[in-house]
Amino acid sequence: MTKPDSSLDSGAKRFYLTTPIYYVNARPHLGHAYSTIVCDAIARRKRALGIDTWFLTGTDEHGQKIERSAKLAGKTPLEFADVIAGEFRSLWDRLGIRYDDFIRTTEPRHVRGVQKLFATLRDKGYIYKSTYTGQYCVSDEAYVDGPPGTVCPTCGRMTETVSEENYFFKLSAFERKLLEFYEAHPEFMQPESTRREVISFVRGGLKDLSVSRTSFSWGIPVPGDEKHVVYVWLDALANYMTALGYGSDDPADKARFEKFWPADLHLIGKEISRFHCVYWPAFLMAAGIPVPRSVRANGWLLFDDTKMSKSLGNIVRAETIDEVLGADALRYFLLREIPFGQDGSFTFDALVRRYNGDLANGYGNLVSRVVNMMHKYFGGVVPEAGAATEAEEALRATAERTLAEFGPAFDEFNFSEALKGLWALVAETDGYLTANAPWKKPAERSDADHVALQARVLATAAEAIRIITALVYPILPASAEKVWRQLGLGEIDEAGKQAFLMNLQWGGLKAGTRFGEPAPLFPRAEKDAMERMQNLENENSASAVDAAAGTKIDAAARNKNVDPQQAPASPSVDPTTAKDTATAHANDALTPTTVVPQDAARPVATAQVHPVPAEIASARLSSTPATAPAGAPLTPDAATAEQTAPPAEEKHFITIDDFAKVDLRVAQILVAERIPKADKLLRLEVDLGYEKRQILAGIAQYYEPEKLIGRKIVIVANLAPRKMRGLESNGMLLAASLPNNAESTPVLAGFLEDVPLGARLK
Ligand code: ME8
Repeated sequence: MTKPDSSLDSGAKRFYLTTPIYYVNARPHLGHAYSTIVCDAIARRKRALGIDTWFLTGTDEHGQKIERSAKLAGKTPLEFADVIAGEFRSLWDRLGIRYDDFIRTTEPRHVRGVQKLFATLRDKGYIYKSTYTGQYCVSDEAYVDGPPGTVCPTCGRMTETVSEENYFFKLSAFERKLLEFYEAHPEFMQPESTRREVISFVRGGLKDLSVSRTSFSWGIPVPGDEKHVVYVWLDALANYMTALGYGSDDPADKARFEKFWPADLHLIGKEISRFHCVYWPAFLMAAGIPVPRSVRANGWLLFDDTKMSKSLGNIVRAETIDEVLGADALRYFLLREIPFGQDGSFTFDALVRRYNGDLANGYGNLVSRVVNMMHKYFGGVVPEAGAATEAEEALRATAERTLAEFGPAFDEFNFSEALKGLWALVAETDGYLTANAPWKKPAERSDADHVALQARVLATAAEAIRIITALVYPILPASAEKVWRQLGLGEIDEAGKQAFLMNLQWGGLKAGTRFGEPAPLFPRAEKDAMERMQNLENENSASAVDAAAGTKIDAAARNKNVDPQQAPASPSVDPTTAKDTATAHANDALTPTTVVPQDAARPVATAQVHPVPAEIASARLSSTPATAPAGAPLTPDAATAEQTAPPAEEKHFITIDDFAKVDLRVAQILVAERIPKADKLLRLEVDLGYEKRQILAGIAQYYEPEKLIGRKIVIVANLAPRKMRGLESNGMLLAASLPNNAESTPVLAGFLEDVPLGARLK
């Protein structure tokens, strides 16, 4: 018998768990799905163990980042948030996420609660007014130590200098208290790496924290001083209480809060542990409110060795996987493939291999064999198994061991191990079936003996499937539901409500149970499945539909001077740039005033061969091969062509209008870094003044990344986005191309005079 046990068990008959509330500046991707799926699986298991469970998720809608994203999309922040919050909800529906509440930080219940928390902290003397001058990372909505020009240590973006009169929280007063608390509650934060990091951060000394902002207005007004808005992390963290009813006078809200607070589990990504393990308990201690019981950080989902993230453009959408393989395939893959707490790479190849190996050929095939034979040999009615032989005893022993081990492993967040053990039972059941071959009657076996064997084997295998299905239900809810019906057991959700996991033990499938109709579970993924998923992703990034606006963000949409309706088709910009553009310093003076048709957006210097201008002799300006396949030699065609004078017949000229189609701009390099396993590529983040964007350039062999930071360069700004190594490149650098044996050495174009960012070259 399984029992509610180990670290996920609060000891009480109720369990409250939360996901982070996600920013609404960009659409959800697999990274968000990962944390939410883990929570959903935990919540489903808790409920099926008879524990009164409350599962909260939601969206984080205030702050400078959202305000800027909305502005760029030409929407109010709330209109913008409405669309993305809707996208999160509909994705969660598709993925079978069964949350009890979805909080939006723009809801009145939240605003009221945050104001109450702020007032409480102020009344208790933990909040005071002072002036903050320092660096701020808009993307992470975090204060960063260092002088102007400091790059955010979390995301690598350039910080902005902020100088404001703000309210401060006396975080410094909690240094010792927090360390004592961590010491007394080792279970409070996990994994160990997170715990060590947080403790060393606190030991390094805590400074008071600015908890209000005045330079923008998209936030919750500070009660009694409305020109301030509450710092977005104080606002966001409070959701875990406001959603339960903190701040409300309604008796039902009060009762819910009383019942479920403190939270048993905040599940988060590891990059936000400081906010959850330092600021959040300090706020709560100051307000005299119990702190949560545990914070668990999942590792990062990587794509091509880099954290999957909207701003890096290397995301995969969960919808794509749902469409081709089904949501359960994704749920299973994420929990089985990645040891929880560690980073894990996502590849379509690994996904399809797991799907075919474990689901289609494994569990799915086993169910289909048994259900079909039960119909064929027993008219779909479970027969009496009769006396067990050694073979049945052995399978039963494995099932009982699995029953004993699955729960503790799962409850310790060892989902991968739990599933591995469960799949050993799948394999053993399959082997048992094959060894006893109920479909084959040897000549020497009497008819009666054969029917007895068929009855014993099929009833036993069906019982094993029942156990497997019950245990896997939190991870594969849609498939488990189908199997439960095929086993003639009715609705698994109903069984869940009856706490069927609490008393799960061998022998529950009764003779006489009438099986449901066989139904396909996991059709084998054929060769084209991967291609289909990749195409869906490519189409999605090429369509460049801005999730929030539901319209194309293009040069026209970004340009207030041009009516997008009247503009010719414009170069598409992937929504992945939304986060970058959101962080840009808005600089209207530098907003582009020309709209460039999409068909003009192609590489310049590499596309045609022009006469070499006399003044640069054999060196000429070429675009660095940002659009070349990763690892390919530096624009070989152009490089070779450039070394010889073009034949007369190739000397065709372009018109001034042709040239005007190319949007050349001054940009500054903010971030430059090598890309693992791509010797030739650098990933750059450049600032165009009116937006920031990512460009991949094949200059890694010629430039040290550190030396590029701060350098002003020229880019082709209207080149169609391209993906390389899973990362998106949004433009090309211009460089003189110097012949160098078989290759060419790039020398980046620049200026002697100081030129403003975003200035156009024409
Ligand atoms: O940080 N791998 O919101 P957010 C694993 N609003 N998990 C990932 C991931 C990846 N590549 N990418 C995202 C915020 N996540 C704040 C939170 S809470 C009071 C406020 C998951 O939209 C992971 O859980 O940036 C991470 O912490 C969260 O999404 C960040 O979502």
